[in-house]
Amino acid sequence: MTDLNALEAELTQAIAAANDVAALEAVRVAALGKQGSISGLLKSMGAMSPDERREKGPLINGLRDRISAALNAKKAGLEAVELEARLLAGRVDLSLPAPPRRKGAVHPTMQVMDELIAVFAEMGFAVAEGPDIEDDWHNFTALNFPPKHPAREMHDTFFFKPGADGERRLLRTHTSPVQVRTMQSQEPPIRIVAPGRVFRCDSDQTHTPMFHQIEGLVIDKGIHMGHLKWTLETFVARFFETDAVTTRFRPHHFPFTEPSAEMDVRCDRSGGEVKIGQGDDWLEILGCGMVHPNVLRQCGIDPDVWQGFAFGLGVDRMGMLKYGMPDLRDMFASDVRWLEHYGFSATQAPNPASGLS
Ligand code: 2U9
Repeated sequence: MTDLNALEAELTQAIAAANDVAALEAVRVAALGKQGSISGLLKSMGAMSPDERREKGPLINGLRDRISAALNAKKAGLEAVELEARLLAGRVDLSLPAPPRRKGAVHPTMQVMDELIAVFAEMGFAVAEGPDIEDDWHNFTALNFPPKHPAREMHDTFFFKPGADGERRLLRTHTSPVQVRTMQSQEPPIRIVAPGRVFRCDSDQTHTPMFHQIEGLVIDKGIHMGHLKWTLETFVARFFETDAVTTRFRPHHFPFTEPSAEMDVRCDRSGGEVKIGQGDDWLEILGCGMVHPNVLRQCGIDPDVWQGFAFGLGVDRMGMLKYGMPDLRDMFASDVRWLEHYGFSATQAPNPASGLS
């Protein structure tokens, strides 16, 4: 029979020597695990005679109880020490200065929007706004879109389920309904820009389902393409802050303008970035045209008395060109690191007198 006193002394010493919870667990397994020394003694009691069991049983059980208690006490002590060490390691000195935080900044789209508005405001344009959710009439019909025009179709337009009135509302696909509403509610002459969000079911490197446009509308007597050309050339020169702007107008088609055109500016792309006002390349900037007589009539304006021109451009795309951002999707990914890199100061509002950016 094992010397119980010697075994107790050996285990007590091993418990005292254990420096961490893992070492203590090894002692517990060696004593009380399936193959442990005390477990072996407990098992041996089955083979003892009743007299021997009466004599040795209390000694073996006593040894088991004392070693179990010693293990538990040591474990509680070691856990307390480990917790204290963890708390000490994670201690925060509240008297230290706070670490630098990521700074917010004005999003480039909003910066460019403000720059565009500043340029047009200086040229006498007022800002008009309207709802994001529109009806078919303001978004399409009033703008001379034929009933089966492809731009009305599901793959371009986000339609809502028809309402109780059977009317199918939609997310506006351009800001043109703002000009329609302005013509319905105001007497000419009119000179407005309509900046805002628009929505189209499209997504790749140069298209996102939501993007920003600014459109302009001038209605007055005797308005012709010469007024349109001067206004847009002056706008481009001021926006890109250079006098060396050369433009060209290519014929185009929009349902709401006749004649219609796209305006390109001369640029240089040789160095990877686009430089406006130099080089031999052309860059498409905007669409424009004389307001179609059908649109004027739909909005309650007599085309025999009043004429007008209109234009539209993508604000995010204009930001990409001016500030060299390569992918439109990054602009709406909500990554603060991107915003820190491309963002603008909130305290320096664009101003045509002291500079736009
Ligand atoms: C009314 C009458 C006419 C607005 C116009 C464009 C040409 C145009 C596109 C440019 C890039 C939209 O962001 S884009 O995809 N727009 O080319 N927009 S004329 O014409 C109007 C608007 C309202 C009542």
